[in-house]
Amino acid sequence: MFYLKIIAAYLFFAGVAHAQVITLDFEGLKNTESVLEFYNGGTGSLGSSGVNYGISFTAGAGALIDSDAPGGTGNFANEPSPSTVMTWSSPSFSMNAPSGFATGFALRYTSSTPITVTVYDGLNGSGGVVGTASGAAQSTGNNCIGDPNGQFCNWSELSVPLTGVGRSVVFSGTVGRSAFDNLTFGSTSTTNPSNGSIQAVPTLSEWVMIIMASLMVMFGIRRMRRGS
Ligand SMILES: [Ca+2]
Ligand SMILES: [Ca+2]
Ligand SMILES: [Ca+2]
Repeated sequence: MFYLKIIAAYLFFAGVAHAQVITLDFEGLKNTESVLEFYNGGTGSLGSSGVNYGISFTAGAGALIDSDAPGGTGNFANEPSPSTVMTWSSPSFSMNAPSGFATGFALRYTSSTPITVTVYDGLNGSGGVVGTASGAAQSTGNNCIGDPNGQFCNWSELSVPLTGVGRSVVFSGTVGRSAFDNLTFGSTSTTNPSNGSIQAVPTLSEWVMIIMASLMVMFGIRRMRRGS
């Protein structure tokens, strides 16, 4: 049954997973809570849990809430998604995404010392480098002011185009001198996750497959008509 094969092929191609753009905004974590398994179906160090994106953090990545918000002690302002950001309690830590992400990784940061973000194709900074970017110290740039308080008030985007599939990200810099927010997987620019949604964006190769599958269906219909 030729047309059944066509339908099966179409369903196969249509079922190919789309490249997802995921953004972590750290909202829902408590002040100074380690992120750990918050985005991995588990909890942070103080018991908070978030959406399960399959992304985990090694010890050293913690949440910080703006001192202008309830329960916060963070010395920052103008954070891209209020009022919680990520900071570090060790000079280097990893973030693991075993299912992988492609195209790019991006984040927004404020820092009084230079930072480096490197993406590897293995877990915990193993395997090969598929992308890296460095950010300059800029925490008080652009004549920024607090909201109403916070010395770390200037935020910039850091974009890491990827040459392969990334499975871990290693952050390097100086403890207490940087904050990060809106970590975005699968894109070279950050998105604001205020709606909490995952965007499914077909990649170029997926578009090719979708078009091919459609052509196969059209071809199958023509062949069926000729055969009848
Ligand atoms: Ca704020
Ligand atoms: Ca503030
Ligand atoms: Ca945030």
